[in-house]
Amino acid sequence: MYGGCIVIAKTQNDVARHPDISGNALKSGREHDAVTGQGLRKCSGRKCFRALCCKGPPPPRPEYDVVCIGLTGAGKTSLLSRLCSEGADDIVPTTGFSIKAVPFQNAILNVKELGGADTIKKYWSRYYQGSQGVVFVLDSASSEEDLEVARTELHSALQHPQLCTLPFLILANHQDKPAARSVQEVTFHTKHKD
Ligand SMILES: Nc1nc2c(ncn2[C@@H]2O[C@H](COP(=O)(O)OP(=O)(O)OP(=O)(O)O)[C@@H](O)[C@H]2O)c(=O)[nH]1
Ligand SMILES: [Mg+2]
Repeated sequence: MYGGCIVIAKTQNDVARHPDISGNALKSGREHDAVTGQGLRKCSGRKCFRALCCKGPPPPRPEYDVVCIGLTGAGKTSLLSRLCSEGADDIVPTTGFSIKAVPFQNAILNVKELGGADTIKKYWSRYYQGSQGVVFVLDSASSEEDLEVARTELHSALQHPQLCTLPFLILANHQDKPAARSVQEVTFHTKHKD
């Protein structure tokens, strides 16, 4: 994923909303003592730490299981490496599947990437169970023939009983290439043919 950026998570002001770390909490006895250094014996270590730092540990983020599919070379591993702030130098085709925990401000996505080689994609559906969302990565600069194969796989996934009701993101990748199709062209080419 070199040519664009997707915003999946929105910002959230956790600090302002967190009841334990709002200004009102500091008005009450023990936390206030901790701030002024008075009566520290009454204050547990955890509360003192919270009061002194004016914030507590971040609330646990919800986790979601997401499956990421697309033909080989579409850029699934590259996308996930970028989202995990990892280098993209040693990326090789995925044999089987790989799982990465992708952290966002308000959630963690446990993304299972399924390799897109012909010998692997016929087994994709065996790994759909338990998914809560789907990311389908496309090479926007691929040949007409490859785009047709991708379209077939995309619609097969969209209609699969374990995926058909889930949130579905289609990512038009390789946008930095001169031959890349626009979002409108990719949409046109990947629409279901009646
Ligand atoms: N120019 C360009 N190259 C990209 C982009 N995304 C990935 N690549 C390159 O495309 C090649 C394949 O990328 P991968 O991330 O391995 O593709 P994949 O979808 O994981 O492939 P499989 O694991 O085989 O299914 C690598 O050489 C990447 O560097 C992109 O947006 N633009
Ligand atoms: Mg891969």
